[in-house]
Amino acid sequence: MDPQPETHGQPGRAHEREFVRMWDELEPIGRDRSTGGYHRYAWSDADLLLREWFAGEAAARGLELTDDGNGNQLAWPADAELAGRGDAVLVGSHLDSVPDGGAYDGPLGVVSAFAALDLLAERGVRLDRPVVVAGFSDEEGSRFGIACAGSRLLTGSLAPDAALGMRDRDGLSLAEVLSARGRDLAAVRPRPDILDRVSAFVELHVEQGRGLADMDAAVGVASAIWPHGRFRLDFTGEANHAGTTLMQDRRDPMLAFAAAVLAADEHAREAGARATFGRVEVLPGGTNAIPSSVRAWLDARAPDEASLVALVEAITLQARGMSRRDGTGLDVTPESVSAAVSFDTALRDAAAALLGGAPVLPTGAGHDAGVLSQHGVPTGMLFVRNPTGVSHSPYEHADPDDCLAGVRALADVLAHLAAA
Ligand code: HGY
Ligand code: MN
Ligand code: MN
Repeated sequence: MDPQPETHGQPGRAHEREFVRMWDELEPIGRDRSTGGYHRYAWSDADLLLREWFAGEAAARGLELTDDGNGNQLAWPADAELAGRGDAVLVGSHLDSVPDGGAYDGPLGVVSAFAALDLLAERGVRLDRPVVVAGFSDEEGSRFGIACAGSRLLTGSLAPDAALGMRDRDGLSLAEVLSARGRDLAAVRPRPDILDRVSAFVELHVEQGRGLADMDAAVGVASAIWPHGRFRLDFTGEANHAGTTLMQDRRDPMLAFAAAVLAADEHAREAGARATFGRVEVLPGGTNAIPSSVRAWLDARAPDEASLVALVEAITLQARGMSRRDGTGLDVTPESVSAAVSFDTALRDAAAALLGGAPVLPTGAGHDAGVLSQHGVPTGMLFVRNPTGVSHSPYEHADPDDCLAGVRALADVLAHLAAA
């Protein structure tokens, strides 16, 4: 496989040329040339460039850019009468990435939103409701740990104080980072005044699985998001000499961590769920020293909430068994937990019908669309085929023709939602 971005050739229609131009402009921002992956973390230099890019795209289309104070960018129609109607249709996604992420997760939805507006203009479609392009802040939570921080702040499901106190890997708090970027901390707060003006949200996203590829479909419609959560596990023990400490004398926290990793695999397989340890910090980190502590993050997802609770309990129980044997400690802290989401059924069915009976499928991946849906905003999602299903990796991919099919599908859905 080749992680290099696709060369799109020279498609003919204006929205197609715009898609290619936007994609090409985003391509170098935050890209690690050695891996081909992206490092686009909230409020990093790369993130600021992405925000500038978003502002430029809004300006180029005569849209009025606003920031909700939480870092979410919203591009409104300049026509004040239209924008003031109170039944806006939000469309967009996010531009940030996981560590060494792919090009498509997030940006495909934002680029497609702008390109869909271009296509609607090409078609001469009259939009009776304001269509607002959204770029949500810090969807991945790669820097501060909480997924969908921007949309959670907007909707009030994340308290400003809790958010401002989140710390990155260098120990910097979000408050410190925002201050250094010249942002107003008092503006970080829920915005019911904005949400009251929104009648629907639709997010297009690269599929993060092989569902559409297996069904031979370029575009699909989301039905639901599995409940999921991030849990921090702090294992504590006693540092000691690797060569001289008898095995029975050790208080090695790595062993309970190892038990947790194996338990995660075992119980997730049994339950048809998912459990992952993708991040671990070991102190003091010496090859010839027993660790004093191991901090690890469990990402757990399941088809229903009872299974998710049972999965995390089973993993914790098995890890505690090992920590009791070894006299080590274990604390489990949920960092962000998301309930199951069922997307608006009317929007889902209308989208599937508009797209000629497109497949309807659930996902185990979290999205800002899930947060807005939980808040009561009628919300839908479109997925674009991912031939390998690989995501959160430089090898994430979607074919150019499928991306353009996604733009057309999004335009169709927007035309439907924005009709009086
Ligand atoms: O982690 C997720 O589920 C998403 O891709 N943010
Ligand atoms: Mn993601
Ligand atoms: Mn995403």
